Amino acid sequence: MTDFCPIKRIDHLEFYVGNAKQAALFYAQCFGFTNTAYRGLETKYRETASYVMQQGNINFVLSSGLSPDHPIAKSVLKHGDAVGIIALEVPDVVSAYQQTTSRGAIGAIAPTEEEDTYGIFRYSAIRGYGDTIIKFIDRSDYAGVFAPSFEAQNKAHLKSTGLGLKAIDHIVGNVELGAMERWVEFFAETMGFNLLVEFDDKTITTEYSALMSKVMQDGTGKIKLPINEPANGKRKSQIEEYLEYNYGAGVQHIALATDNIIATVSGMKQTGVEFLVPPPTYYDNLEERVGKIDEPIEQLAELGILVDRDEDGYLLQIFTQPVQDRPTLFFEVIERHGARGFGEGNFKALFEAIEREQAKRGNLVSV
Ligand code: TYF
Ligand code: FE
Repeated sequence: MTDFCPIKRIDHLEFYVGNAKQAALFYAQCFGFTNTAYRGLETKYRETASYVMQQGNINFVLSSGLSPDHPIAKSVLKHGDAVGIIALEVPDVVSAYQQTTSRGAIGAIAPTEEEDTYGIFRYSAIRGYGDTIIKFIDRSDYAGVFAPSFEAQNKAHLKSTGLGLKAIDHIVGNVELGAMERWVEFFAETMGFNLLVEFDDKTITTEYSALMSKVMQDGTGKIKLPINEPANGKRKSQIEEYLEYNYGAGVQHIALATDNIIATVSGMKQTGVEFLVPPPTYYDNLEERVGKIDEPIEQLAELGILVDRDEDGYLLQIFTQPVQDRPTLFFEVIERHGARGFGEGNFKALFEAIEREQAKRGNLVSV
């Protein structure tokens, strides 16, 4: 079957935040991003302030509304700082919009062209889970620094030599109990994605809670969007905690790939990024569980990096604490050595670590 909604790549993620100026400093100093472009009052744009942060093939846009009634300000009031837009580069934004909306997607922005001295910038958008927007972008006739009204920026304090983060590996969404099938169908039927793998509440369970996860991927396998739904357990699950504080569905974690997780995580830790840690016993008999790996286990143990193996190879992964006051969005850093899974072997240890944090927040309560 031909791909009716071909996607070239993840163009960027746009974060709606309360104070983009300060968030830019966080992503530069703590995550190794460099601010390459800016749009705001100084570029004659009066609605919002946006900072484009780049590292490797990853582009984050940090945006704040400049008035209380701007949709970004309203989003921040409801969700706190959160991912507002998943932007995908496509060959044709008109076709992407028509193909998806004719199959049931709800339109958010009809196909639009913006022209400036750098060319024509084309985009359209549909609604994703929660208040998340899925935006289609065509920059094939556009040579500007990012998009119209953006200007190149290179401020020393927003510049970084980088921490080795190179690409977005996957973007995970949490949806409400009972909503999983609808969103699996949305990605399958309106966008032509397929189900790569699923984890049921038997695989993903601790003593207290459970969840279900289905991984959707695009036709080429470049874009992986897992979806989590809470499952019944004795205590409030991490997914329910997220849904409660995010006031609905949304992006739960963004996995960023590196070729040297030890260097990347060491650098992030030095600047104060906090990570979830497994119990020290996790590293006992690690080699018996996952076989020979290239990295020294003592160094992995020191940093709290997890290891998993599947039939294609192994992977190293670690998870940050939530990156805002609400227990909502967090990041994963991942280094793949052939493995194509998501660290199934670590789910139990990881979810128990998350539950220890939930308990500190007073949110590991009986349901
Ligand atoms: O993306 C994944 O599937 C892994 C594991 O709430 C995971 O990173 C799954 C669910 C979750 C946290 C991590
Ligand atoms: Fe993940």
